[in-house]
Amino acid sequence: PAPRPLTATHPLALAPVSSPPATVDGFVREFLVNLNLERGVALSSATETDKYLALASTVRDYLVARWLEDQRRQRADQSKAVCYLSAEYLLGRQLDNNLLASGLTDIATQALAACGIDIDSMRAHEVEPGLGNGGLGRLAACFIDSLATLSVPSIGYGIRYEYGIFRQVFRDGQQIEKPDAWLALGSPWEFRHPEAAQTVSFAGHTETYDDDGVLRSRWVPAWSVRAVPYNYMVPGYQNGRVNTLRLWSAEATKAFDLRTFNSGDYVEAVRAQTFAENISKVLYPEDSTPQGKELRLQQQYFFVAASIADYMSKVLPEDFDLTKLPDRVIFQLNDTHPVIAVPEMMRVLVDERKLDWDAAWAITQKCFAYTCHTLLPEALEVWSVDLLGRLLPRHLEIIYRINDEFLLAVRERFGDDERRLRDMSIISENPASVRMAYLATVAGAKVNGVAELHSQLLREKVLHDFDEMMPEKFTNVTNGVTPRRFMRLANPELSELITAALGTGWLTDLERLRELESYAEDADFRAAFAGVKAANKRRLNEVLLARDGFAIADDHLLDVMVKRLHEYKRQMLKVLHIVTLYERVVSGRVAASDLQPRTFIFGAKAAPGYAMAKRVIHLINAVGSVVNSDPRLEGRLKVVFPPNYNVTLAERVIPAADLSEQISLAGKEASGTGNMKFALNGALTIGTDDGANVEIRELVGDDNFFLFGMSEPEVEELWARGYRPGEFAQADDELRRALDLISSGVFSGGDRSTFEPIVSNLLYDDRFMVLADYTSYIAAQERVDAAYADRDAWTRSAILNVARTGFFSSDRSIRDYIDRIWHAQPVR
Ligand code: CBF
Repeated sequence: PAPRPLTATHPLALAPVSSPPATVDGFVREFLVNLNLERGVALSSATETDKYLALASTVRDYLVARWLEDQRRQRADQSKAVCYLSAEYLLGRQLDNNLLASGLTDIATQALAACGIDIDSMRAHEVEPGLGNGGLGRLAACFIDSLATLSVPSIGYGIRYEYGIFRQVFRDGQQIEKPDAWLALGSPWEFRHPEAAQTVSFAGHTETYDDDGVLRSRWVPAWSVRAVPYNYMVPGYQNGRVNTLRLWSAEATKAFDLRTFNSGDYVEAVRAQTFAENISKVLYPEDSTPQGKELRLQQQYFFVAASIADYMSKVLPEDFDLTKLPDRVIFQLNDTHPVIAVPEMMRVLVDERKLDWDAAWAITQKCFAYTCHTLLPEALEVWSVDLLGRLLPRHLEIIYRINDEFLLAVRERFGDDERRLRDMSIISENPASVRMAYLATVAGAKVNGVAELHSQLLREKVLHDFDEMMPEKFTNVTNGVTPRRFMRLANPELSELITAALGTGWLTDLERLRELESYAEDADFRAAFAGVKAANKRRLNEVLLARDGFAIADDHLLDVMVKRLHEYKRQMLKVLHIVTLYERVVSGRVAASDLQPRTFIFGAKAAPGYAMAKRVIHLINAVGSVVNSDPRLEGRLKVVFPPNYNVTLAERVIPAADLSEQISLAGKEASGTGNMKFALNGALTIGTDDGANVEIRELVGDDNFFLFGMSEPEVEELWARGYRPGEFAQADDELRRALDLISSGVFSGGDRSTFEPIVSNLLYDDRFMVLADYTSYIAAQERVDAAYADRDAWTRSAILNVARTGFFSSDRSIRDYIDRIWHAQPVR
């Protein structure tokens, strides 16, 4: 007889697989099965890539059963889920994280050793998926880790870019961008699901029609693409929970036109395919300053439309009562990139599901919340009405209606206050454009900033009128970082030391680091802590020697500034510090032997179109090569700028650092998350009162933080008075000398023009007030030198930094999101 098909309720369909035995033998067997059956090779002839791919598949096999079970429960369950909509996920390498989460690290290490394979070579073989530009994308990756660790049902939605953030190389000290082919070896962590593809449409026109006596609008699009999901497992830390990250890839609906091909027009035959695939081809190479590019808007709509359709059709039951949608889901908008999801949801509810406008708006307003990640006006995304109308005509109509109704409400509340109406309108004039942050604020149930100061400034400045009208919407959730990746994996020796002192459990309850405070007074613990720092420096030395040929001296203070290159972050201030130290020695005013030996490490990518940022990169490299080759500075100062700073390198650099440079102009950095990673790994911060630095300083105490520079109100006051940077150069001899040295051509082979644009920009414009904060910064660096001279006291401060910054776990951020915004519950 024919076999009976499995029904959905059959026990085998409910629990389709079980994990392989979690033993060394079980792992070896699974690994060899994968190597033989999936890769088609024997161990004896397997390449490193074969072994790595088989290993990744093996780890995956251990997670799959739980993953499928969690998905089944999520569908069956009535609990509320979080859909995190983010255009970027800067994941970092997966192998180690997944081994750690599944508790398999020791078993895998032994199993591979039994097969004659060193697990470290496997770790090194992985290419990190760079699907994000910087802090925002890395935050999304930390958040999905914490969501899984806290057992919160959630799906991360985003884009599977074929090329992630560019690979940076230096030629003659200048940044060159190379494509990042992260998929070249295949991507063993993903599952492609063409059967679950969604169709996403663009352009065309709208029309009204009579729907059984009701006049309705509909969109008649001109072209469509297929959005194909790739699923990634997101395991919680040793809790059995596995959530999903679903990244969309664009494909043509009709890949290939055979008739055109046969007629000999090969390019035309695949034109549709090329056109469609472009949508998910590359990560938009911008950080805080998006430009109005059509492809970017296509990307944004592509992934949110696919995600909403996916959620509504695949996750919700067919007969679901949509008025209950806010009880089932919250879509968190990670910055403005996914905000086009708001009119898309309205379109789905009104045009497709035939709800009336008011009911649909009531649902939409409860289903979205918006996180703003910036204070820079130019980073608040704006789309021209012309472009939006061409690409998404129905969405533009919907946005106009949302705006009309919103402005009516403003008028009702504040009367005919034309200033207010103009400033609060979602549509701005001249040129007509849509302000996406305003749309998100009007639509979102909540709006949050990412650090206390940032949230305060959002309310007082950027979104002030909105705060006056609807203060209950605004809240803060200070960012956090996952301690699994940035402590346990990045700094195993420190983690062991902490576990030896506190026992286990702190990795998921990071406030327990407080218990280390008393250990700061224990000389043996301090010695052990200093030993870990020294070991981390040696490890970094090995990595940099092998990677770029840089050596790090053991006895140097490691002074680190790693982050995207942006004028507001003020890498230039750091350069002026180095040039000042150099100038003191070469002018003979200070003996080199009196300098505290320091190695300065930079890591920074500049957006390819950001000319000033690229000039600064060039200058850092130029200063580095002069300083590093000057015998007078030998053994005293060294500048190290490894190219292509990424998550993998961060995991090596951060644990080795002594000093963390967080020196943005006050009021410009929304939060920062690097600052948290450094403090948690025992680096002391030199920083302004900006972003989350404020909270770090409050927690670690003034004695363990080097504060300098103007506060945000002082910055405002100086602007109001009229900022003339040249006056600051006149007032400080050393500053003038440093600028003169750069202008003199010393760092550019005698050519005075190379860095002239940087110097004149500082002297005559200096939007980010580098010169105004220089004197205070140099004084703070002198305090650093003095403090570092007493190494034991420094170590004590470093321990206190670790002990007092447990607040910055992304688990705490997620709990705050749950309490203040999502009201979703963990499911145990
Ligand atoms: O909130 C995460 C990070 O986002 C940015 O990187 C961003 O892209 N807007 C901010 O610049 C950071 O301050 C912030 O920590």
